[in-house]
Amino acid sequence: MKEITLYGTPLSLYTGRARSYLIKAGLEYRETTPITEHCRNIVIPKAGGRASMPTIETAEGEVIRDGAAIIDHYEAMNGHLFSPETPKQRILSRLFDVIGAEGLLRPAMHYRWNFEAENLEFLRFHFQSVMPRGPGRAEKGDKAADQMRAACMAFGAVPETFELVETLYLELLEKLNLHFADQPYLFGGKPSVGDFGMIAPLYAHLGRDPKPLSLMQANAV
Ligand SMILES: N[C@@H](CCC(=O)N[C@@H](CS)C(=O)NCC(=O)O)C(=O)O
Repeated sequence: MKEITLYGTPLSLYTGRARSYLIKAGLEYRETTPITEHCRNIVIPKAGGRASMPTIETAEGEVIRDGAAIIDHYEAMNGHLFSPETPKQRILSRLFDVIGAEGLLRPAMHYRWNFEAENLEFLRFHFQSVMPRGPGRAEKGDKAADQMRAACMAFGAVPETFELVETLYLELLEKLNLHFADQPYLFGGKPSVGDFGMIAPLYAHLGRDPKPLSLMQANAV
């Protein structure tokens, strides 16, 4: 199969879900930030004018936006290789996908945005990298970062919930650490759609941003 272009960034939670799928499915791809002329003039219009990460362009020029749609597209092509065989595991796999892609947004956003001393410099660099090159790049990156900081509060990571968010996340980390000491994936030796959902926050935010990375290193070895 010819190469796929994945438009995304390591910073982006939802890009992590699509990227891990492409890797585990053995699909050849290259990843680039969505700031090229080709992306602006060809890819985004084909995505209905909506620019979000991840978006892919196949070698044939087909454009698919949204991580779940990208995975569904290749799952349908490859005979649902990453959907477990038993009904119980299939339901749990979908549940873990939702937990990863939606439920873990609170700890992901909390540990990214509420620890400025540890994270700010790192985040500023990465937010700038997804802005178009040229004058004002740093300011545009800072503005986008400010919008995401505000979104963190909208997701419910506010001072009154900090303790609960942290307690629940550390409990989850402990459980996952025990499980992954024994099995490489959620359901044994093969990844599932649920694993791709879970890796999204556990990679992009919780496994890369300096504060939560140090927490993971201290609590999950
Ligand atoms: N449901 C979408 C969500 C994508 C999404 O929200 N991506 C973020 C980056 S992690 C983004 O591109 N935000 C900017 C925007 O939507 O304009 C998916 O799973 O792909």
